[in-house]
Amino acid sequence: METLTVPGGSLTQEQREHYDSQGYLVLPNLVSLEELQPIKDSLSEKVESIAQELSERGLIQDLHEDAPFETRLGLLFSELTDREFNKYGRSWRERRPGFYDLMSNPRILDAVESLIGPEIFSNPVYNVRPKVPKVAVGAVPWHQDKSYWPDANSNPVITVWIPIVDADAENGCLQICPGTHRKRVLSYHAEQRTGTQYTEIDEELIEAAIAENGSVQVPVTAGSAILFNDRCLHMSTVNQSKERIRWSVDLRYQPTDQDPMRSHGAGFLARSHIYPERIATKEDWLAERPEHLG
Ligand SMILES: O=C(O)CCC(=O)C(=O)O
Repeated sequence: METLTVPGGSLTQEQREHYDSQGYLVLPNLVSLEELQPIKDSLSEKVESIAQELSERGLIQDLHEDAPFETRLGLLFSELTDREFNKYGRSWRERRPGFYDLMSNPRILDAVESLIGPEIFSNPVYNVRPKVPKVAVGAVPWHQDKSYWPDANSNPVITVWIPIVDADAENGCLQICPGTHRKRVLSYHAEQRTGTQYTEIDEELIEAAIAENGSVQVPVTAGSAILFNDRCLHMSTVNQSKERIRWSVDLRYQPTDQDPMRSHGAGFLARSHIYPERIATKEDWLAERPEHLG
């Protein structure tokens, strides 16, 4: 088996080898519930602002102010259409302080360092996903992340997928087709069934990949992480639970010598042993400064 030679970081040799051979790795309880609290607070503020806007537009009567974070957004959308969900609730990429706290979490960076070394750039493509129960556009079809940046050079971008609540088969945890990270970018098209326009691998190629490699559901508890390579096929289904929103974030990291993908926004230098003084502060990130100038 091919072994990685990058020293440092927090992963064991066995974990690195699993990532290298399967294209993904599960790290149970990587982030504590206390460390998730700042992002939950930011998201609760966001849900409140959506409730206010829906109410001002006359689309809802009940603000569900007493509902917990785990269910409130679903209750707000329960009488609305997929169109509204697509507009307000599908995925968010905003600059809120709690997001930066999580993206800079040392335990996440330690794990990533094991795979790409200590010069770590946080890619501008990150998403918060409230997968609300029973909403068709909450499903994500089989795809490779690299289909979103096919022209970037071939260094791998690592996704770190972290649920903010427990994610399981019922509420639409990730499903992965292991070992597919060694494939080239497979032919894909924009998803048309629900109108999300997500990239989706052509059907016959998905069938062939699953026939060859199988697929695994990857249930994980809140704060656990699934790291995966940007060529590894993955998807998630509609949330079939009664009222549990599947809240998750997908963060991305890459070596600093890779295309910073400016067309997707400003990423930031998250860790550097060579230029520690250039690591972006929260203020840099909130202001979308592409580089720390202080
Ligand atoms: O969160 C999901 O259900 C899908 C995530 C995903 O496709 C990604 O992180 O690339």
